[in-house]
Amino acid sequence: RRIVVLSGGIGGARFLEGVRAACPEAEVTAIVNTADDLWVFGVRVCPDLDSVMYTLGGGIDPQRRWGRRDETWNAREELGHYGEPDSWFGLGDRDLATHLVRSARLRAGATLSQVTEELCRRWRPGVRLVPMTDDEVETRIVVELPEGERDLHFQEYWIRYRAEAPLRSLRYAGIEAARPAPAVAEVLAEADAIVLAPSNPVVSLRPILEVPGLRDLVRSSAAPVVGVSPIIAGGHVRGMADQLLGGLGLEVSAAAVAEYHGAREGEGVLDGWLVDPADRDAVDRLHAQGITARAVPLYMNDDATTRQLAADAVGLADALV
Ligand code: GDP
Ligand code: FO1
Ligand code: CA
Repeated sequence: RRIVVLSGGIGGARFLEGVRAACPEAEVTAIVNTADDLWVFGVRVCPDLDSVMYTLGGGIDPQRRWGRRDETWNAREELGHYGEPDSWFGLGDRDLATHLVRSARLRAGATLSQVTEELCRRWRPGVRLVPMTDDEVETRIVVELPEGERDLHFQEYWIRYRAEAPLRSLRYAGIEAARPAPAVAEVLAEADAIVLAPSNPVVSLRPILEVPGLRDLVRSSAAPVVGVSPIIAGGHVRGMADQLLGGLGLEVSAAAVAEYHGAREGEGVLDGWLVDPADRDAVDRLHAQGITARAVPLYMNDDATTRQLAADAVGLADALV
């Protein structure tokens, strides 16, 4: 069985651990958001790809849930002593090695898809990792700061301003010229189930679907497309997703996130959607729009609940064939 998961970083990585555990026989491919990626101090950092690779490969820091375990911060400290302007970005020493290898390979002409595959030879995530595109796309956010409007890279908004500065607009710069990575069309066409991980709808899943042609590849796949709500009872579970939704004037609810992705029956991508029992009232609301919703526990508290959530998502897809 072939399962394709559209994924951001932390929520997507955790969910993929569940899929790997729930479906050990399946061939699992993650199409991962790259609109968080940035050049910093001359190296290419891919936060979502790395969060997934390190999590599934056992190298993630378990407290932070990003970057490497047993990390040290000597390079960062030294950069600070030079008064470098980007020192808000936490580059760990171990993590830096990943970025150095990736950047050297990219400069030598390798694609991000190729480099990701090469890095995964070390980490053996047990899931194929495919970037949404090999082209550079970046989420940019215009915020209102005391000194006026500023156009920030998503990472600067997220880390330096903790997603708290009032948000004026958001765009995925470079997306018009991007193409889906070479493996994307094939894995979507051959999928038996396509699952949207409980990832940030605005900055993780939407950029993937906005890569020109990619949404149509999802919509035209014979596989059922289901998703898992990252919002439970009107709030984010971990992270700051609700701030971003609210800041864009969107309703912060499990049903509204499904509507944001849309029904495949309409202009969107979803056939099915999982909500938490706390959001049971979303089921009828979504049914009226052609989305089959089910209420199951959505908290990925430990390995068992995470595996069960993945099994429920794949089970919903199977029920919709
Ligand atoms: P990021 O790229 O590192 O921000 O990670 P993702 O976009 O993949 O996932 C972030 C989202 O995961 C947030 O919106 C959280 O609400 C969601 N999330 C985190 N933990 C859980 C969980 O246990 N259950 C559910 N349903 N969502 C979760
Ligand atoms: N998150 C932080 O809150 N502070 C950081 O300094 C930071 C550095 C960082 C470096 C590499 C990496 O792969 C991830 C990093 N993150 C950091 C996490 C990252 O901002 C988030 O995981 C996502 O991009 C949010 O979607
Ligand atoms: Ca992300």
